[in-house]
Amino acid sequence: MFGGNKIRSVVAREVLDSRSNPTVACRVTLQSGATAEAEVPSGASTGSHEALELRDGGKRYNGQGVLKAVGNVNKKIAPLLAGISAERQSDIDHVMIELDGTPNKSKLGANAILAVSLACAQATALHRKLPLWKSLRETFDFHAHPRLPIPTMNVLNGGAHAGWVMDVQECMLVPQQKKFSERLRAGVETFHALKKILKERGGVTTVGDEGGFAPKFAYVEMAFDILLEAIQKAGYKPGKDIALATDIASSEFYDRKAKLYRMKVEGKNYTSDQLLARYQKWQEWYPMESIEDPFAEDDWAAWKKALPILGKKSVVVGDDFFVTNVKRLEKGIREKAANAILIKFNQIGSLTEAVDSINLAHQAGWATSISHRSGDTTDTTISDLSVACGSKYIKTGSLTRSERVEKYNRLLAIEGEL
Ligand code: 2PG
Ligand code: MG
Repeated sequence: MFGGNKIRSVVAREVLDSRSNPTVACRVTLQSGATAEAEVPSGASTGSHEALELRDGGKRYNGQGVLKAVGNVNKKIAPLLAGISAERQSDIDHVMIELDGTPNKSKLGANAILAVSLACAQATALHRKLPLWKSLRETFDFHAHPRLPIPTMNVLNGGAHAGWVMDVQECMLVPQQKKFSERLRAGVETFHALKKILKERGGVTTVGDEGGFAPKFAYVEMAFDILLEAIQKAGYKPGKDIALATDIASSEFYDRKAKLYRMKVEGKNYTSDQLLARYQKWQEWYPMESIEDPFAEDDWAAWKKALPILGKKSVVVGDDFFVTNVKRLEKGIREKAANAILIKFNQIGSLTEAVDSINLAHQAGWATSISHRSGDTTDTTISDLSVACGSKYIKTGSLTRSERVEKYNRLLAIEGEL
C-alpha cells in the first residue's frame, strides 16, 4: 500500500537564514514523486550543551559556510536512506544518529541531520495527502488533543539579539484570548500601539534579530512598564487580556568563576539569590506568565531553589538549561528544577529526539513551548508541530519579519482546518 513512500533522493544545498548566515536546506523526493524541502534554523544565544552546528571555518562567509554539512548529507547520509520508507521517521533519524556516532552530532553536524529529518516529515505529509500537523500526529502517535498554542510574542528585543540595548534578551506579550486568531490580533494591535508610544517619545523603532523593537532600556522594568502601557493603549487589560513573559537568557551574562550574574547595561552584579528576589518583585508588579532561563545553564542549585517560589505564579521554562535533551530534561524532572521546557529541534538535531523530549515533558505534567531560533527561515514546521503535539505555547518572535510572521500565518491556516 505504501509502495510509493520510499525515498528516491536526498539532496542538500546551502541557503541563507534571516541573519544572512548560511544554513542547510534539504530536499527529499519519494518514489511517488512527493517532494519537499526543509530549512534548518540557527541560534545566537546558544546553550553550551547543544548539538553541534557544523560550520566550515576559513574565509568563506566568515567561516559560517555549511558546505561540509551539505556534503555530509549528499555523500554520506543520502546513499544510506535511498529505498527506505520516509514514513519510518524514527528509523531514519536513528540511522543518521548511529552513522554520526558522537553524543553531540559533531561528525555529521546537527544541521545536516536535522535538515534530512524535517524534509522526510514534510515529504511524508505530502505523500499521505495530509497537512503536516495531521501527518505528524500519525507518525508520532501523539495522545494530547491537537490545539492552537498560546503565542509568546517577543516585541522588545535585547541581549545578544539586539546589541545589548537591554540586559534581558526578550520581553514578550502573551495574549489570553480563546481563539488563536484573536490572540494574534491582540498581539498585533498592541505591537502597533507600542510603536506609536516609542515614536511619540522619540524612541527607536528599529528592530532586533527577532523583529521586536530594540530601544535602549537602562532598566528591564522600563520595558515591562511600556508593554503594560501599550496593552492599555490598544484597548486591552494587562493580565486579563494580555500577560507578559520574559527570556532572561541569563547564561549570556553569568560569570561562572565568580558565580555572579553581571548585568551589562545596568552595570550591576547579582548573586542568584539577589536575582531571585528581583524576579519575585516582577511577579508582584507585572502579570508575569512565564520566565525563561532565569538562571544559567549549569546553575542547578539556583533553579531548584527558585522553582517552589517562582513556580507559584509563573511558568519556569528551561531553554539553554535543557537544550531539548532528554537526559537533561530527565534530571530536571527528577530534581524539580523547572516546570516547562522550550523545544528547539536544532538543539538536539532530529525531529524524533525533539518529540521524545516533548512527550517526556507532557508525561511529567510540564508545559512545552515549541520555539524558533533567532536566525530562522520561512520554514513553518514548528507551527505544525506545536498543534500536532498539543503544546501549550509557541515562541516565534515578534510581529514583523517574514520568517516570524510566516509561522503565525501558518497557525491561522491550521485554525481553519481544526
Ligand atoms: C532563545 C532563542 C530564541 P537563540 O534564547 O530562546 O528566541 O534565541 O535562537 O539565539 O538561542
Ligand atoms: Mg531562550
